[in-house]
Amino acid sequence: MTKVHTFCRLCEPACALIAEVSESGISELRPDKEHPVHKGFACHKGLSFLDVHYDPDRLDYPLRKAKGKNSDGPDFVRISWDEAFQEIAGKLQAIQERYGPSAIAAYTGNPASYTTATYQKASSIISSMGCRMKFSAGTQDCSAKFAASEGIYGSLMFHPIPDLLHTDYFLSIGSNPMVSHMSFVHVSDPMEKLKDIRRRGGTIRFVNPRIIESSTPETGDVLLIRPDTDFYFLAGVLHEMLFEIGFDRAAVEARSRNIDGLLKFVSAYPPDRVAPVTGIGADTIRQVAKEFTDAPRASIHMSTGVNMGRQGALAYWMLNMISLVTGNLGRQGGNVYSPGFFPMAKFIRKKTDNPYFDSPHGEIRLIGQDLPATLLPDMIVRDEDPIRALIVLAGNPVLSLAGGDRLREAMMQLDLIVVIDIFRTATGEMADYILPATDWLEHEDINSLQAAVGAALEPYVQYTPAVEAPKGERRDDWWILARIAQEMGKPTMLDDPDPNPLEKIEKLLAESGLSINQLKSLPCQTAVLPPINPDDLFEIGIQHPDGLVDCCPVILHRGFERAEALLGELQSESPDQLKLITRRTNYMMNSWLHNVSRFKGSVHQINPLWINPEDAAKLDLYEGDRVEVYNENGAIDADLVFDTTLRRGVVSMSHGWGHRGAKGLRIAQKHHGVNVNQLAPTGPGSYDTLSNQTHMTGLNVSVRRLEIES
Ligand SMILES: Nc1nc2c(c(=O)[nH]1)N[C@H]1C(S)=C(S)[C@@H](COP(=O)(O)OP(=O)(O)OC[C@H]3O[C@@H](n4cnc5c(=O)[nH]c(N)nc54)[C@H](O)[C@@H]3O)O[C@H]1N2
Ligand SMILES: Nc1nc2c(c(=O)[nH]1)N[C@H]1C(S)=C(S)[C@@H](COP(=O)(O)OP(=O)(O)OC[C@H]3O[C@@H](n4cnc5c(=O)[nH]c(N)nc54)[C@H](O)[C@@H]3O)O[C@H]1N2
Ligand code: SF4
Ligand SMILES: [Mo]
Repeated sequence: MTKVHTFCRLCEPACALIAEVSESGISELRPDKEHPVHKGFACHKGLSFLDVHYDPDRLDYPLRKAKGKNSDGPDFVRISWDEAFQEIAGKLQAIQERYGPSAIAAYTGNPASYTTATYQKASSIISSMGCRMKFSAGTQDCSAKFAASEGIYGSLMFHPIPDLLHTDYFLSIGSNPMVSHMSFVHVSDPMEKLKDIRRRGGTIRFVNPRIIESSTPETGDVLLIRPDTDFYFLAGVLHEMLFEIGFDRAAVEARSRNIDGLLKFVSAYPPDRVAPVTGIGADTIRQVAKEFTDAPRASIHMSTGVNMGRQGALAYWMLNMISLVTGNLGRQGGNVYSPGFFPMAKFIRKKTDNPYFDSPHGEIRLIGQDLPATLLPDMIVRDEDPIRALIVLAGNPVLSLAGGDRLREAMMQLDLIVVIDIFRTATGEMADYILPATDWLEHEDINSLQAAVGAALEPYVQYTPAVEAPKGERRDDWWILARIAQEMGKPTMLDDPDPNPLEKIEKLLAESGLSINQLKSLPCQTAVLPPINPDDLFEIGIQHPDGLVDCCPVILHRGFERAEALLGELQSESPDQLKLITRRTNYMMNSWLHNVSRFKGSVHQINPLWINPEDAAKLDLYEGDRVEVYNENGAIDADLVFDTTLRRGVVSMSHGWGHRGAKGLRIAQKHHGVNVNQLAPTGPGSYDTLSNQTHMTGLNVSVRRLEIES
């Protein structure tokens, strides 16, 4: 039996694990107590990953859709890799020749960010195939933050993180650390860090439409906000700071420009004006502003609960300004920048104040390289330059993107769908080719996402070897893509007789005086980096040429009118309007992990509609009722479950369900549930044009009982 130090790549902490390996395979994954940062923390999802790794439903061979499919849907036949590459390359070339440069699209999902070689190489290989229509999980997740940071700091990869290790006050908005383990702050065992804040005598306030699991007597209370109103809440807090409490203007101006623009904008949002739409009293908004200002060191964080609303970019702007004007930006215990082994912000600088261009769907922009994913169906069905081929890498757009049936129907019009995945998913079912990828126990890696995006609270770099050789004919994502490109006659890394997909990371490591060989010789193959230096934020982080924070970025101005329009819309809504919010659980990872039978315990066999019993009573609904949840975008059925943690007027459902047609996932199909994204909007007007962010939380819905025929 040998012991391999490795790490989990399911979510952002990248918890250190020990794999016990014998000749018959990996017998166990357990927390790595020797790891200098994680010290034995890992959650049950990472520890259960062998259920995914050894799942008999895993893809082991390339598959091609069988010809002459019957009405039960497509079925697949095994083919060789060479056949797959030749056929796919030939079809891509033919599509490109016939339909032109916009005909090939790619969608890259969330797990692609967790594999260094894929993260570093996939996009350029896909571009080399002549694909310029790129979509990713980013526009469902965090593009609001990218857009705001690009304007405020000059780089979309610059995100001041809350210094949870030293803070006295933590305002946590739209995040449930106990379940998600946090996003855009990479922290081991986040709940312990939060409890430590309280143990030090500090205060934590969560802002959420639900009393979340993270809120306990050992952490802090929840301010129950009305969904999709966080921007107004934050603007109200900032208004109080700027105009009532007061701030050190000289100190702020030494670090920033355009403060007058900020003052003018925020002057429209006094607490008394915003309080009614947020559902948080004006006095409470003022109190939060005072607590934050008075705390010796205060920090702030928002996450997907805000990003996925309609104004995530403006909200993130307000959040960063709160940190700046209270003197907490770049201060220990405030919000800090963590460059890790390499300050990625430097390399992803803002290029222009006007990135917008005309399209058949109105003016659009790219975030990084990404188009708005809610336009994918429109871009397929349009007459002019339609998308005809889609390459899906490590993603499950059919379930994870907005649109549900509308997206599925558009995708059925495509001439070619190629899915690179570890499972035959709901998206895979629609594919012409499904290509089997390795999982994270089957390739060497570096925790580059954690170390390089500037969000590691306790920075370190870890190397892991492949714990086990790839099973069957599984191949690494980068290699699969490179082989397709090669077959299309493009130059690729494979032209090198000994290609090294970690080459770029090696170069970046060298800038910190590190190398993979050196990491291999260290305990847990881990180099602990120097702790965060708060001065780095202003000294190396900000990427505007003048080194100053932009307090009122031009790029955000086009959101101003909409902020007023949406305020009016929210003000005029009926108080009985139900709002549907997002809900992650400990037993899912977006749409995957649904084939793990041990995660299908009693309450996790279905994805119910959770409702506050008082709202249910008003609608004459009872627990266990079969209901229809509907809005202008679609309708789904669900079982009703009571939940007193929800704010009145708020209902919630988990995404990532809807595996009814996923024949390749036997357990997931048995507990298929429904796809909540059927209710999320698509098409022009459906997303935040500042950021391309999809609107996925705070959706207006109605609920009615489905009469069961007796
Ligand atoms: N309504 C609603 N929708 C949401 C969200 C929400 O909160 N509410 N959350 C959104 C968020 S934050 C995100 S990030 C997106 C996620 O959107 P996606 O990334 O499209 O969805 P995932 O379910 O993460 O799909 C990941 C796929 O990658 C496969 N996979 C896993 N590891 C590998 C690998 O190493 N290689 C390859 N090739 N495949 C692999 C899995 O089997 C799975 O099919 O969903 C979003 N959708
Ligand atoms: N177990 C588990 N862990 C995960 C994932 C998973 O699917 N399962 N997904 C991973 C991924 S891809 C990501 S991006 C991260 C996300 O990590 P987080 O962003 O921390 O996501 P959540 O824990 O879902 O927290 C979102 C919170 O927002 C709240 N919310 C919903 N609408 C609103 C609103 O309008 N305003 C406010 N203030 N709050 C709102 C919800 O109640 C929820 O508590 O989690 C990662 N970790
Ligand atoms: S918290 Fe995330 S990274 Fe850590 S073990 Fe769990 S799933 Fe893996
Ligand atoms: Mo995400």
